Amino acid sequence: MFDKILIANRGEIALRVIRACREMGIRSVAVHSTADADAMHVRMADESVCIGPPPSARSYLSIPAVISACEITGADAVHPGYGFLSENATFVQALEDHGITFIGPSSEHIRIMGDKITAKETAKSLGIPVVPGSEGGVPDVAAARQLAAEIGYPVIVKATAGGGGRGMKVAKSEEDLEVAFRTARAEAKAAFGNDEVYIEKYLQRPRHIEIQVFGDGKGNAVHLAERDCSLQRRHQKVFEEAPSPAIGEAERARIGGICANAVARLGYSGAGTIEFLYEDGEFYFIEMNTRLQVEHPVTEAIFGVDLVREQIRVAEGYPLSFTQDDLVVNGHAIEVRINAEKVPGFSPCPGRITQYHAPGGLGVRMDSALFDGYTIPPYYDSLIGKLIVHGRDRPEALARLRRALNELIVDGIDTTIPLFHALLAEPDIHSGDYSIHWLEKWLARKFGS
Ligand code: MV4
Repeated sequence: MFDKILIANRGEIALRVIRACREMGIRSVAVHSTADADAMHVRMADESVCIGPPPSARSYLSIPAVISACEITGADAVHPGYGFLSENATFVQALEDHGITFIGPSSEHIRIMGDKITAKETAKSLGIPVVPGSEGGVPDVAAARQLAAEIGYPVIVKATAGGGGRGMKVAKSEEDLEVAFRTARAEAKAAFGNDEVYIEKYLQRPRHIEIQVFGDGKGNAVHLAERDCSLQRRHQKVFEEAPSPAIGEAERARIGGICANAVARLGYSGAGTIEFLYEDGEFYFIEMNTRLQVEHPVTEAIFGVDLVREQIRVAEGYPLSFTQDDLVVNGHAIEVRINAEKVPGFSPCPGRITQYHAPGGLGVRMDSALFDGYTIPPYYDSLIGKLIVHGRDRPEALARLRRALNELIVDGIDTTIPLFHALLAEPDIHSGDYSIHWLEKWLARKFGS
């Protein structure tokens, strides 16, 4: 059993992990930059350590600073949250070398999934359906041209080291291919210092559907159904729900079974998410995230499980506390991301919160580190809260979302709250008929740009 866990993160996710630690009787250590000395995660933890100046590179992303904080406080384990060091294999290796447990998968599994070609090859070899495309990297334009002709246009050129949509270019026909190939390669080089690219069939109107998986690191694994995260803007998720309005029970069991089986065979430990594009009834693997995701609460809501508690238990060496048969979907959950941003341009809006009031009542969860008088620093992500609602079915969840948004008060800055009121007036949101392009098209139509 862990006696003390250090949380290498800030904001709502640091609080989320501290809450799980409290319920499990485990002491918590917060780390913070000088900009976060008065942040809620620092107040809520049992102890705290200042690990550096405001820029993340010198605090939350500094491996020596975080490891020193573990040594000083005698922490047994580190929970990385999401972002920052959560998918950094070098960090996990450093913790392993110091005899500190990383609450997450092995550095080896993180490394495999961080390289998109290796991830895809691994997924394919484990029986997961993948997007048709090149086998491995594509060396030059001539090879790209040959492959694209075989795959059929449109195609997409992607960076091996990619993620978050950077270094990704679509070629509608052969005329576009050379420019797409060279631009993707140049962007990949600039963004990741690795110019390797690969090619896939471009899916034109898919949904983004991701399967939550959990492994015990000893060859046992389960799936916790899917989340539909198709509503995104510039690769930033805005609205997420579970289950997907597009997936039926039999389909869920089939793709979930494939994912759980793959994760079991990998010997994967902890929480993971297998991301798919879904079009015309088919799933196509795109990547696997080896961390707890921002949107994990919608999965927690429909299954009534605590995924952070489960992560900690598995890291301690305990078996999973549920079997696949225990995991039955109950109702519908929706999360909306409350960002300190001005709609419609989505420019960041840090500043002082003059008044904060969280919504409540049946089926409402507000995960946020805000409080009255808090000043949002300009250095970090603009996510300031997640409103999660749960209902017996999707219409009830949507009604509850509208009701909860009306109760939520965040005064003093601009937020994405008005965006959600506007979205709730859209018939497509109520019918669930949207693809990954719906939100950007709607924003362009509604606000111009
Ligand atoms: C694709 C695609 C269409 N076809 N791959 C974007 C980020 C990266 N994780 C994968 N992405 C895409 N890959 C093929 N073969 C379209 C996207 C994509 C996308 C995917 C998920 C959610 C939003 C998106 C927005 C634009 C493009």
